[in-house]
Amino acid sequence: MNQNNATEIQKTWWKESVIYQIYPRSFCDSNGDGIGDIQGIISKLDHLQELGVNIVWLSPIYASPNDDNGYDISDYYGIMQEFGTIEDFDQMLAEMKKRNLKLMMDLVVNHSSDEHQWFQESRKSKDNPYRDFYFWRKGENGNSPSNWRSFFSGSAWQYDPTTEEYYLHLFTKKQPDLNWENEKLRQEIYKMMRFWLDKGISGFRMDVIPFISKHLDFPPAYLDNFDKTMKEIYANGPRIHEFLQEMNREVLSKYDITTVGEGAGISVHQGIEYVSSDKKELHTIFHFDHMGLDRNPKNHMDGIGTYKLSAFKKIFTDWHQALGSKGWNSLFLSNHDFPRMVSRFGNDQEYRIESAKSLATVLFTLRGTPYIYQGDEIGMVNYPFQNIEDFRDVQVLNAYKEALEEQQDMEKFLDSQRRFTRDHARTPMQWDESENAGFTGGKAWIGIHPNYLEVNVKKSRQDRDSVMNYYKKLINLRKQNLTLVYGDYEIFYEDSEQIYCYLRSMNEDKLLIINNISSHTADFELPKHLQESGKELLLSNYEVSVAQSIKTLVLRPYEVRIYRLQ
Ligand code: TEU
Ligand code: CA
Repeated sequence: MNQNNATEIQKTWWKESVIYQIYPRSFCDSNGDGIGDIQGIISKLDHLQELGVNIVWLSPIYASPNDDNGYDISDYYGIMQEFGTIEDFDQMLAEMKKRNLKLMMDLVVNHSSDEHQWFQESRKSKDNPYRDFYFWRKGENGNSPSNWRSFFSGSAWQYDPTTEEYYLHLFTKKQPDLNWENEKLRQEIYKMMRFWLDKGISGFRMDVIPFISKHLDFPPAYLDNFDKTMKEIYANGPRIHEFLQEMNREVLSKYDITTVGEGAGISVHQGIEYVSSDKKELHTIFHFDHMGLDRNPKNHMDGIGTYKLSAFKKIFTDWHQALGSKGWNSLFLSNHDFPRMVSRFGNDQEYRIESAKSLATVLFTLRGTPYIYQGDEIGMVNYPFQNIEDFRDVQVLNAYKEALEEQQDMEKFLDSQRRFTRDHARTPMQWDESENAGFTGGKAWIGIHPNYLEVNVKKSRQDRDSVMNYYKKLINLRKQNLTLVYGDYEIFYEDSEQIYCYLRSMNEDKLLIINNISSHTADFELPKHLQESGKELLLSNYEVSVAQSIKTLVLRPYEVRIYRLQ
C-alpha cells in the first residue's frame, strides 16, 4: 500500500498552494443589484489573505447572456456586464498581486454561447467561413443525427431552420459545442488564452476539457446509463491528448502557470495520461469518482443521498496510487455544481461544526492541491429549497419542464432536486449578521440561507473554535509541514465505516491523521507498528489532553486529530 515515492516528486509552487474558488455571482455585490461583481470581490480580498490561500479560481466572468451563469460565453475578451468592466478586472488583478494572491481563470472552450459572433456567423449558411467552428449535421429521416442527450435534458442536437441542419450542444441549446477539429478555431482559442496570460494571470481551470475531442461518427449513447455514456462516448475522444499537447506546446509551456482540467468522465486508470509530467498536457485534473458516491449512475440528478465511507476512502487511496510520483491530484469535496460538502459528506444538523472540520482535514492532509469552495470555510450548508420558484439553475428548470411533459410524479421530482440541486452551492456568501447577510444592499438573485445570523464570516472570525479558524490552522499546518504536501500515504482500517486513518511520511517525519467521519463514537486502536512515545498533537477539533495515550481511544463524533510521531 505504501508508495515510497515522496522523494521522487518534483517540488513546485502549485503543489504547495491552496486554491479558493469564487463563484462571482454569489460572492459579494458592490452596487445593490443583487448580483455579485468584481468590485465586490476586490472588497473581500483581505478575507482570502487572512485565510492564507495562495490562488483564487474565478468561475467565468466573461461576457455572457447567462443561460448557464457564465458557462455560456459570448465574448472571451469581454467582461460580463453585471460583473463590471475590463478596468475592474485589471484593478482586481493588481489588488490580488499586492496580497500575493494568484489568479486562475475558468476556460470554457468545449462550447461557446449561441450569441458568440462565431456561432452567429456559423448558422448563417453552409459555406460561411465559421460554419465549421461548430458541429452541423443533417438529420436522419426527420430525426436528429444521433441519440445523444444533453446534460441539461432533451436531445443534444438542435434543429436550425436557416440551413435545415442540426448543431450539437452537450449542455443547453444556447451552448453549442465548438469543433476542435478545426485548426483555425484552435488557434483562436490559443490566442485568447495568451491574451489573459499576458495580463498576468497564473493559470486556467478547464471546463469539461475531456469532451473537446468528439467521436465524429457520434456513436449511440447508452440512454439508460448517463455515467457510462459520459465516460465512453462523450469524454476521452480520439484526439484529446493531441489537442492538449498542442495547447501545452503553443501556450501553456510558455508561462509559469498551473492548470487543472475538470475531469468529468476520466477514470482512475486514465487520469495519469492527462497529468503525467512526461506527457506535457495538464498539471492536475478534478476527478469525480467521490462525487458520484451518493448518485444514481443512470441519472446524475438523482440518487440515494448517502455514501459508504469505505468506498470514499478507496477512491482517494486508488487515485493516490494511480497518480504516483509523476502525477498530481486536486483535492475537493465541493464546488459550484454540487450540494454543500457538510450536508453531503458530514452532518449538517447536530455536528455541523465538527463535521466541517473533520472533512476539511481530509482536504488538507492528503497528497494533492486542496481547493476551498466559497462558504465551506464557515461551514455553509444546503438551502431549504421548497418550490420550483426557489430554484435558479437551468439544469433544474429544463428538467422540470421535461418532467411535466412526461407527466412524472412532480413531488418525487422536486424531492430529488431539493437534495441534489447545484443551487445549494450558489446561495450567497454569508458575510455578517446584517440584512442579506452582508452580501447585497438590494435583493439577492437567489435565496439567502436563513441560518446567516448564526453562520457568517464575521462571527467565525470572532470565535476561536469556529470552522474558519480551524481552516486557518489547517492551511498553516500544511505550509509548515511539507510532509502533508508530498509525503507518502499509508492507510489503516480500510474497511472501517467510521474511521479514516492514515500516516503521511517523508524521510524521518511521520504524521498520523485519525479522523472519525461519522455521527457516532468510534473505537480506535493505534496500528501495531506505530509508536506513541514522543508523540506531539498538532491539531484537533475537540479538547484533547496532550498527555493522553492514543494506544486505544474512543473518538467522539467527527473527532479528528493530527499527531507527529517519532
Ligand atoms: O460542468 C460539467 C459537468 O460535468 C456538470 O454538468 C456536472 O455533471 C453537473 O453539473 C453535475 O450536476 C461544467 C461546469 O462546472 C458547470 O457549471 C457547467 O454548467 C457545465 O460545465 C457547462 O459548461
Ligand atoms: Ca452587483
